[in-house]
Amino acid sequence: MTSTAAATATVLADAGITRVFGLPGGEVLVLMDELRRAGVDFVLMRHESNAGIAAAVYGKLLGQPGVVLTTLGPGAANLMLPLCSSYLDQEPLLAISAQIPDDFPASHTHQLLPLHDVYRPIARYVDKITGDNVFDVVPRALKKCMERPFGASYLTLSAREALKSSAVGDTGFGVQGSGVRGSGVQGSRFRVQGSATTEVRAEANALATALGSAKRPLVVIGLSIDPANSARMRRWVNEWNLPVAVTPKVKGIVDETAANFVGVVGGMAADGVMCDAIAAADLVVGLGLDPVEVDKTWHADRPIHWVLESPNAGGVVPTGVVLVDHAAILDALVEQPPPTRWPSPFKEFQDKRERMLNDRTGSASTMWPGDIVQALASVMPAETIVTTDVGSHKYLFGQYWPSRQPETFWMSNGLSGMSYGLSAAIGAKLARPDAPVLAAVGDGGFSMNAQELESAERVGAPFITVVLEDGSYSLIKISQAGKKLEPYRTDFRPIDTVKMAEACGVAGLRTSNPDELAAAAKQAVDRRRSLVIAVPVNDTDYSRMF
Ligand SMILES: Cc1ncc(C[n+]2csc(CCOP(=O)(O)OP(=O)(O)O)c2C)c(N)n1
Repeated sequence: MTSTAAATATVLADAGITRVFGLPGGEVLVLMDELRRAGVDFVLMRHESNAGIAAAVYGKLLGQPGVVLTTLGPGAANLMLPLCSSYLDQEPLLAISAQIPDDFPASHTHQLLPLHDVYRPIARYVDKITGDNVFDVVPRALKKCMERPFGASYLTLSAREALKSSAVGDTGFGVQGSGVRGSGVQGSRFRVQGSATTEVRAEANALATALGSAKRPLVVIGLSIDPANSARMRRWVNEWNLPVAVTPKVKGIVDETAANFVGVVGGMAADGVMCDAIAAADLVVGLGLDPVEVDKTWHADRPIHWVLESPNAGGVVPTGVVLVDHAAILDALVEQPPPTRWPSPFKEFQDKRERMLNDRTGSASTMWPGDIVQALASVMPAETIVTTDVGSHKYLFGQYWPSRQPETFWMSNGLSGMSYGLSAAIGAKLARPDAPVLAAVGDGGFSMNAQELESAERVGAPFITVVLEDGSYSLIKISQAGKKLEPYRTDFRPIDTVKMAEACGVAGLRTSNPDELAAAAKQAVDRRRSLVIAVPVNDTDYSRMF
């Protein structure tokens, strides 16, 4: 006999899932044990929310759903943030939690929540695993996460049902073809392979014609582009020498040190400059652009030539847009010569953006935020994966970190939920053990989940954390000032970052010297060790860059 828990574990293992992230309760111990028997490692974290974030980043990097497992009631309730993040940030996440068995008496309300109802609006697929349906429901849930736009599935399995025998036994179920089985990076992108059909050629020609009559076109690449298209994308924008901008979540899809790179749109630092650049463009091409990342309304106020392959987050398709395979249209475009030349039409905006990075103020005790980015970028290799938390530091790194390779920059920019940075770093490091990982976080976000430094050490995921210390929720403080409000309850007293790191078993240091920062980061990379570097910053410096 195969129990439902064992069948669930087998389905996950057969689908290529080798790690499940989570924090247990008594009701999931049987499933955890079956996962262990099936060769699926349980990555124990310190908060379910963090486990969900780490899982989603891990999964997306491997081209498969991330899987998070929690107990019922409170553990399941703590899944709200990662499930919302998965929904808005297009990250594939299968969440499984326990639930009170259906046949408990109605008077048993302890820890009973209407979990399916809670998560149905944001999850792609919600269901209850039973012995009868396990071989159907679990593969379907995995598959649903990977339909573009990527999103979340949520399943419950009661401790009682986990022990019952599964109807189909261990005969397998054939998820092959669903794109889930053996889902390493290869062939796991779930893209419809397109060819240059008549429709694709028509769309390519329409775009080439529009570009041909534009003097100042701007290609804006967004979250819905598959990173597997990076090489095609680079070929097209480079051969045509097209001005190109990206949203934060696809940083690195093109080389941000190239001359035709204009900047990052979507509410980061220097956003005024970027919004002016968009306003000055006579054609904006939204290539995989998902407005979920844009906190202003320019995407609705001005015409955009959309080139979308799939609906945006939440299943939205702009009115009248024909979905077209990105690979096919990029191939069709690059076959043609550029319809005209655009000699650096955004130079004034590129120069202004650059000046804001270097317009430093002097203070011996703090570091100019721009110098933090530049010091780190001078020593970290191009393949470094950078994660950020949410706050002013995210705006800084989102605009100015010079991403050079695809999938090397991770932030929450659809949901924009604090506590993303450290958890994303753990997921990224486990998925790409050979790449250096750097988490840039604020002192507010760091204090939300610094305990995950212990998780990272324990599970063998060393990374560098840079904590930008300003003693405040500075982005909110800046917002108060912008609304002409008094600074009120947005400052906090320091918690010693270095001691917190050391308490979690990680070395820490504090510096306000850019050379020392660069040297410390380089040493940690060379030694493949975790390190927490606290860098004092002045919160008013940020506002000079926004
Ligand atoms: C979970 C969550 N709570 C609150 C917010 C609102 N919020 C956005 S940025 C921010 C301040 C973050 O402070 P810190 O981590 O110190 O970063 P800083 O802004 O100082 O760089 C807050 C409270 C949020 N985005 N997510």
